Amino acid sequence: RHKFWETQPVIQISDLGETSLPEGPIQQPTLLSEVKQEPYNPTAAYELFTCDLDSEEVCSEVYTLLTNHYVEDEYRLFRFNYSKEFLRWALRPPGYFPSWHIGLRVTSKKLVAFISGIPAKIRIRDGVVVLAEINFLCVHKKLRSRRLAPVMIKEVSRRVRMENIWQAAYTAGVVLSTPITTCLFWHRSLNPKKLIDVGFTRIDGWATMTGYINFYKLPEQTATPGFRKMEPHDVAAVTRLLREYLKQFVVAPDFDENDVEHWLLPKEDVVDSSLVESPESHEITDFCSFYTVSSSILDSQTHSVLKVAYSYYNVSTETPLLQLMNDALIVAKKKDFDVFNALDVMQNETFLKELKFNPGDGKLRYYLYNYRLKHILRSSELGLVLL
Ligand code: NHW
Ligand code: EN5
Repeated sequence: RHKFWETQPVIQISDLGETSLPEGPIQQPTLLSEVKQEPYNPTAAYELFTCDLDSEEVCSEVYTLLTNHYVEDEYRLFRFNYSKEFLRWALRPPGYFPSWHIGLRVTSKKLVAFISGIPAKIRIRDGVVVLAEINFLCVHKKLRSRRLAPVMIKEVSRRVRMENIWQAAYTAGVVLSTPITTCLFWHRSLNPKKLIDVGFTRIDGWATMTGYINFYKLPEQTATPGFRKMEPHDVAAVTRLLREYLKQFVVAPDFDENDVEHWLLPKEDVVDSSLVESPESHEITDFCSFYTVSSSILDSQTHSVLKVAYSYYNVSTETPLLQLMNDALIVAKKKDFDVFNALDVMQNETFLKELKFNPGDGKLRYYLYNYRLKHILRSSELGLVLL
């Protein structure tokens, strides 16, 4: 059934329930000299190359490919529109490898496919695994179903192995072999009128538009004393708080201060983080964050972009998570976001319904490459959010 995935070191459907198989790597590393040295060029009509994101021109080409050909929802109303600033942030974390940003050109030099990896340390139960997070796999619409995706995947695998890294993590909306968990997207309407106008929501069951809009009204000001934007001097305290909090999940990032500085310090229109500094002790007790990815609205007369906030990492120790997340919604509303999305990972299920999130029609599956888990996880056992 999966001609490509059957050949790869991933959990196969037939492994499920085979509790005798051990947890951990599926294949052992080979000597680096045994890693294939030549790129997996499909045919002479194509050329694989490294995308230098320092180059404004290359970055724009990647941005344009993704803007026109990346993920859409099942009714093709929306398509992700990751900004250039976001892509640069997402693809150049501490210790990144330029060679893991891979493009495919045709002879006319036009960019027709892309895939990327970044290094990350992920804790799986008691052990930390250095792996590649793979994202932004995209093939031009006119070149679909020609088995170019397996070429891009094999090439990124080869370049990852050249760095002596043998595992990977990735997410997808589609079912491949074999998810470690399946998550649901939930959506909190911030701009109900626009969401209806563009077909993101339907109003049925509501008597009037006014009643509907009132239902989603939020306070003007955040409620928690000591709630403020994260600043550079908070990095150490936030790292401690987050590391402690993430211990409870089976799979979670192993963030150090450099990672927190990169991934969580606020960056205009990319990532936004707030925290609670106790007015008495000045300790940092709680934290919440979201990142920004707009979507293109594919056929609307009135609007062309949907501004979407995605719940990222949240930690509550003193402030109830419900109140903290309500403050996060207020921040997002003030910044003119149309909708706030969250997955049912970590402790999110404890606030989604009460804060008027609704389940969406999309699912997100999480995968590991060359690493077997004995059991499928509940989404609440997952402490990892990929962009
Ligand atoms: S998920 C978003 C992926 N991108 C999109 O959905 C954009 C729109 N779609 C496209 O561009 C986030 C194309 O449809 C793509 C497939 C390129 C998706 N992941 O070329 P063919 C990520 O970026 C399998 C993995 O003919 P196509 C995560 C499919 O099952 N595999 O298809 C990326 C089939 O294999 P099978 C996927 O439609 C993780 C084969 O591709 C897939 O022209 C990558 C068909 O290929 C997906 N999302 O192009 C894996 N979608 O066995 C990383 C389809 O069933 C693994 N397929 O015959 C780790 C590597 C590193 C290891 C290091 C040690
Ligand atoms: C790589 N990092 O399906 C990720 N989005 O629910 C790639 N639905 O937005 C993989 N269909 O349900 C990502 N509104 C896979 C996700 C692909 C995109 C996707 C879904 C997630 C989505 C919306 C719009 C549906 C449009 C028609 C949706 C209804 C919920 C509504 C919200 C407001 C309050 C009432 C209910």
